[in-house]
Amino acid sequence: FSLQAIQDNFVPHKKEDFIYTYGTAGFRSIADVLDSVMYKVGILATLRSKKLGGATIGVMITASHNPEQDNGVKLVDPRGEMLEQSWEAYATKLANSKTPETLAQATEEIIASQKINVDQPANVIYGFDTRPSCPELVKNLESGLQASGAETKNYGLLTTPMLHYLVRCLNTAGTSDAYGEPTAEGYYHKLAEAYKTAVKGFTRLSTLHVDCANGVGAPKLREFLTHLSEDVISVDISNDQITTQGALNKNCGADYVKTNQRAPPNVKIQPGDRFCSFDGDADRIVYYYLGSDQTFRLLDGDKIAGLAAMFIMDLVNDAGIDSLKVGVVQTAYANGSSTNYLEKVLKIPVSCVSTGVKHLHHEAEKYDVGVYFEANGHGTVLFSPSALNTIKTTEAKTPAQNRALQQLAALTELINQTVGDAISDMLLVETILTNRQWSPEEWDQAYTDLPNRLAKVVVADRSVFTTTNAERQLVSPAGLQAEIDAIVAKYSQGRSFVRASGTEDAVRVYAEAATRAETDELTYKVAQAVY
Ligand code: NG1
Ligand code: ZN
Repeated sequence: FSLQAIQDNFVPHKKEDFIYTYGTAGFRSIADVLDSVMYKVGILATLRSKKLGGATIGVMITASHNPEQDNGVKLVDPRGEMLEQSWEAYATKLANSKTPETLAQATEEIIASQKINVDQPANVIYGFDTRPSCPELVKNLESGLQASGAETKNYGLLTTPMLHYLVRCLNTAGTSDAYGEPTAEGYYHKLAEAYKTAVKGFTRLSTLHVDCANGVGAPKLREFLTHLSEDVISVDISNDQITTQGALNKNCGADYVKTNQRAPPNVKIQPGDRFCSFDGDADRIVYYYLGSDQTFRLLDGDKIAGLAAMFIMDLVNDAGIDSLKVGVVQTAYANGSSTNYLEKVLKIPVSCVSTGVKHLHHEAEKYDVGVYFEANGHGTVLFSPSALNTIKTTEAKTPAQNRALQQLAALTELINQTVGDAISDMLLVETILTNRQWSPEEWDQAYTDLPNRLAKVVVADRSVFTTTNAERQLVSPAGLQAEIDAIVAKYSQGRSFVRASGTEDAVRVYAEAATRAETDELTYKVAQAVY
């Protein structure tokens, strides 16, 4: 490890005045300004690995659902989780170092404050999505890794959740909680075997139509499907144009569908069929279908959480292990009807946390079985070590109990324990629908979403919008929350909140109410109050 090498290979900033922030989505921006950031991320990944005694750290290059000209980068901690929050400030500090000297200084500061022994080994793996800017950004990342002396492995084109899986596998290999074979093949095999077990004995459903957002999910889902025969699952893939310039996330994908509350224009949605959309890096998924009245119906992250929670509660009861505490974690963006369904109908505890997967993930770890989903379709289910142990060691007294325990065991393998995963979540939904022999309409019957609206207001300085109570109330600007409360009080089943986006330079306004007209009016009034 040599600070000299870090200085000698310095990659300069392309735009002098650009300020970088490591936020909920890592670094994310227009790809053109990211060369220098990639170099620094290489150094940071090395430091993080050295700090953790040479544990493998992951680096994923992607900008998820953002347009093709954007890109981004995120670090993955040893258990496949997001980078520990306290390190985000280091990332930001390194990224904004504009000269070799200031970078060396910032590096030294991290080493000193974290008491890092630089003689420790460093291991870093990385992967990237289909964006045209990836190859160049990978080169800059590699320079940073090399300059700081890490052992590296390039896993190539990957979905984000596959990289998280690989990191966890590498760090648990040979231990009692070994997570799986650290290869793409190992990932496919694990999911495919679990799915076969989970749907065994049930009639296969009709074909599922999957929109892959013209992203990395398309080739990866195809590879995965070679591990399952047509009589186990039938999938029709669309929007798989990963080499067509400008196609990524364009008028398709999970974010398009959730935001516009409509199917991608090029997806021919037929009554009776089942559809889902991945986002650009395949860590989000939403389902949808055409109702018998020909209207578009969205089954978003909230609906998936409700379905999963319902199924898991039933299995836990049938398995006779209802001492396990099952809970659901949502954000303020969850539809009020979904929260009501979980709390009043399923009688499951629900926690509300701030936006951002790391908050949901950590809260979900507090339950034995923690289901977490953002309304936009990012989520998963976490099983605690004691839940895994209970599922594994409980002795069944009846065939029904035995079957429930086996199903739960299959779910623990099927569901990605590191992060939201479109392929894994798709298999979870398909498992439940197959077990129940349900159509999407039947799934949708659990509750009816309140009409809702998400608006964006561009303000001079979004940092003045600070919140409390899991972002549901504003602390500043002074007086604004009282104004919003007064507006909301006029609408039946009205709810609205305002917060600064962590990923865009804007303030978001969310509103829901009993009717579409009331919702639109409420959104408008609150947005006006913000402006
Ligand atoms: P911001 O921009 O902070 O609202 C958005 C999404 C989050 C999450 C992050 C990270 C909404 C309302 N917000 O955050 O759910 O996915 O991006 O990508 O969808
Ligand atoms: Zn994504």
